[in-house]
Amino acid sequence: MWIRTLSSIIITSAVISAGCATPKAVANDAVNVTAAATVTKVELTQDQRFDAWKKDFTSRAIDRGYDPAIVRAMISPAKINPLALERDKTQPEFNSPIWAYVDKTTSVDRVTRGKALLSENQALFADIEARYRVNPYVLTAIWGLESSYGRILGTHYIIDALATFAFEGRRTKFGEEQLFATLDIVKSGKVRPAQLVGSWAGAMGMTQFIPTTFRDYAVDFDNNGNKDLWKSEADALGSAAHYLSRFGWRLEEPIYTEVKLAQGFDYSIADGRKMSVNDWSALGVAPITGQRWSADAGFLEAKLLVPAGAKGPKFLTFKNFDVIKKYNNSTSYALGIATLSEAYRDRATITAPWPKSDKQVGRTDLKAMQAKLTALGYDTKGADGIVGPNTRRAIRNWQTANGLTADGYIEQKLFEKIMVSR
Ligand SMILES: [Ca+2]
Repeated sequence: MWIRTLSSIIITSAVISAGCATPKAVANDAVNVTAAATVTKVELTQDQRFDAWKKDFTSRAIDRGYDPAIVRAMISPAKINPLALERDKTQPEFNSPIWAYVDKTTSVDRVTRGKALLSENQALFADIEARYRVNPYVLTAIWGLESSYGRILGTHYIIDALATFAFEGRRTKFGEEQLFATLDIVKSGKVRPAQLVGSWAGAMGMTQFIPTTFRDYAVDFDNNGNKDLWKSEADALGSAAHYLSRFGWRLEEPIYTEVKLAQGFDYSIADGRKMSVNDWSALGVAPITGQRWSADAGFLEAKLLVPAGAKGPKFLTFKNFDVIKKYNNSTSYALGIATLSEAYRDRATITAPWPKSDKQVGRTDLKAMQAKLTALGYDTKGADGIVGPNTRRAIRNWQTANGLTADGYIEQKLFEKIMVSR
């Protein structure tokens, strides 16, 4: 069925193309005639290719055992989402610096609105905490950052957005996986297809769950038969709590503590390793407030986070910080959620200044730097323009070899030094 359809499309297009090309070739010189004659590759239009993809996906979904009527009803009307197509093709050259993100997170408006919602929903938060052992503050922070407390839910029909990804481009595998998850969600009977509205990237509801997350973690907390992450605060916040709980949230533990480091501290150990607070303390890591670590805190496992280098704020992060990164694998995001959940309680968020005069290094330059470091013998394991653990390690090793503080933090000045080194 699929093969016959595809070949008929190709034949039709070939006839159309030949029909268009011939008059032009005749009107022009012999070179063009030859060129036209040797064209054998036939270009389908985007709509033709998308239709072919829909037929193929539909038949594979039916092969997997999904109800043909549901699959056809959902996939046949799908349209290419131009924004998803555009965003899939472009990658930003610059990411905003962590301080821009974190400062924006704790805006007065967001903190004020969050406090009001915490107070209005006390009974619900108590029920959620009793069931999942997750505190109201982190849930409210997620609610605030993901959807501005339910005010911005996205207006895209997610089948269109996900089909656009699955069809072609960088995210075909992601798009397919999410479409299958969407079929699972509808099959469960707990969500109506018309509810499937979200962001251009396929994230839904007040918690912006992508379909796989929705399928695996969304709950019907108010028990009305519908997992309504769009309109039911109980379902949305209950689902976020369920998710955090499943990834190991610890009710009694903090997310992070801002710290100061002893003079001459060896930054090379801020490499993601886990140690007890007692061990960090012995190496000269102390709360920035000048207080001592409590006896209970001493046994917690923590990582040292130095996201903007030796000149910027430093943190010990606990298990809960990693749990937040399971929600969104970004240090900026996790720090944003962490500081926002403190701000609701009028606690100090981050006191040390960020190095805001530092210039960010763009993706193209980062790729060049990765190639340079690797050539110098500091292997970054590829040059993708993203500063991950391997690149940080390479930067640290280069810094150590060159008598600099090994904080693994890259900004324009250090980039320039690396690029001229030999
Ligand atoms: Ca419900």
